Amino acid sequence: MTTLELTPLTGHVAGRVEELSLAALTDTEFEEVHEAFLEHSVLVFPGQHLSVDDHVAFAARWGAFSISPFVQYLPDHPQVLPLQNLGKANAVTENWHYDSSFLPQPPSITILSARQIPTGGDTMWSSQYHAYETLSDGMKRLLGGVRAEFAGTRLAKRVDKGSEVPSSLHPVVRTHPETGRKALFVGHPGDTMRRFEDMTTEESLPLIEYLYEHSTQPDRLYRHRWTEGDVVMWDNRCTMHYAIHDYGEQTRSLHRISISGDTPH
Ligand SMILES: O=C(O)CCC(=O)C(=O)O
Ligand SMILES: [Fe+2]
Repeated sequence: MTTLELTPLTGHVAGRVEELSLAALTDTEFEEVHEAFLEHSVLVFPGQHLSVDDHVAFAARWGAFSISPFVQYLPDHPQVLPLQNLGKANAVTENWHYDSSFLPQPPSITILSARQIPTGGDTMWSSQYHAYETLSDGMKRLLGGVRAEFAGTRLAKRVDKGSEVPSSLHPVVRTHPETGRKALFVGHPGDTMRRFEDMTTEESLPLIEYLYEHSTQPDRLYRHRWTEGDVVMWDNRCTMHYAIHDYGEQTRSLHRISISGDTPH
């Protein structure tokens, strides 16, 4: 039986864990957090104020670090990515996305630690389990076995890699390797998720647009209002997220660590 102080935050996704120090986590507590994480897909740990080393140590419990060649990590902590306010026009995360879905093996988990929070700057998550489960039987049948091309278009634009846009083919319905549940795997129509395999863009886009829209309905979302010291971790195998840029030039600073994942199937 779990002793974790966990409060579900919506009916489908996210839970808040209180009275637990991630910097001093025991193995038993880790097992309970792991179980809760698989159940809720997003966990919020308020009031942690983790040091960079404690953030790294907590993240290391979940697997190997996922390092992206497209971004710049802290010089003394090469697995910690500082997220800063780059201005609304440069924000690549203000859209619904799975992190690095263009990679053959996208990260499994991302863990953010909030350092300085503006007025605003909330982040939202969607339950892609719920998105899949609420499709009709006919649509589930239609999507079974279908793969789509996921591309790093937004990121490539920002780092000016010219026409070299990395991309991968992934199943549109993926099975979570730990829970065995099916999740809808989609991306922003036309750039993150370009087209279905062996189909044209024109043929693909209407359905991609429907699935993206369907995935992000308010009844399967959690919206987090940040407080400094919060740690939030999400499962990048069954959720999308969206960072809202409504805070102008104010400082917004979070540290982020990602964990490597398997090939989606
Ligand atoms: O800034 C945030 O709240 C999240 C940004 C994001 O999409 C990410 O870190 O993967
Ligand atoms: Fe992201």
